Amino acid sequence: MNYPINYVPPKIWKWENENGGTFASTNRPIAGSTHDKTLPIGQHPFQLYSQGTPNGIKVTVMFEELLEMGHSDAEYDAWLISIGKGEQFGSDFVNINPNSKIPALLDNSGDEPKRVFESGAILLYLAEKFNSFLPTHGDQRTEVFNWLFWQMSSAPYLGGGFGHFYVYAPEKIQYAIDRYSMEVKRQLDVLDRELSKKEFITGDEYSIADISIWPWYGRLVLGKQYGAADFLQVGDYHNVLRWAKNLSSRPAVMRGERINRKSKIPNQYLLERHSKTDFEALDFDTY
Ligand SMILES: N[C@@H](CCC(=O)N[C@@H](CS)C(=O)NCC(=O)O)C(=O)O
Repeated sequence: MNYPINYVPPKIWKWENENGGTFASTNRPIAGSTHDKTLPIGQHPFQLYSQGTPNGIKVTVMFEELLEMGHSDAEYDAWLISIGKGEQFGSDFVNINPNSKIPALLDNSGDEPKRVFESGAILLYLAEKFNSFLPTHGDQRTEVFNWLFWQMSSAPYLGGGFGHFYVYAPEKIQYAIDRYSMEVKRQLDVLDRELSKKEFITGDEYSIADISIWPWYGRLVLGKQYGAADFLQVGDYHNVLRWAKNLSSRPAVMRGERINRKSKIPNQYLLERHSKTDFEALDFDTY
């Protein structure tokens, strides 16, 4: 598709199907389901419907951390929702998340199934339910909220802004790439200054704030996101790198990062996760 150079927006915007770019076939200006689809339900209390994108990884890392801590009632089934195929618009999925985005969670541990959507809300829900990775009161709790909400509002500049225009858009538009590179570098500098003073983003304790930030900014500086490590000169952010590497060595992070993804190299990722023994099939040296 060719775009006019000097585009003047018309009086009324119209939906031009297939307007180019990686997500052209799934992007729509209307909400709701596009097809009937019953979702599978496994044997565990928690049913996660997701894909191993950064927002998905937050939740699988959280579950793996809870299990690592000994919360055996945090067992979960993680089912793949392939967003490239439009599975987020299936009827059952939309009933769990009317916003049609992964991750979406069903908690079947009570009398009635409870739906939880938005990755930040899922992290908070699980942290409160298991009384873990979130201080129960005081300044440290406020600080975790500060950084959790910082992440939720900042990452769309990294994903929907920088990542979209640097990798996925049908044309490389310098204005857009400059704008979002500037913002992402500023965000990395925010994190770097904070992490120069403390081990984790809120202080001495690992929390859901770290769990939410690492899949985006941690993986970015480790060269695992958008192939943009050189372009953004991520090596300049020494404290972010130190923190990112530290988190990468956590067994729960190593497992959580490999769920609901397709393996390019055999045994690299799990399409679905139903048991801790599923990881035995993976080769942890190839990624
Ligand atoms: N604020 C949401 C964002 C979720 C989100 O953007 N998910 C993306 C994948 S990372 C998605 O499902 N995209 C599919 C689509 O936009 O149709 C959250 O954090 O849960």
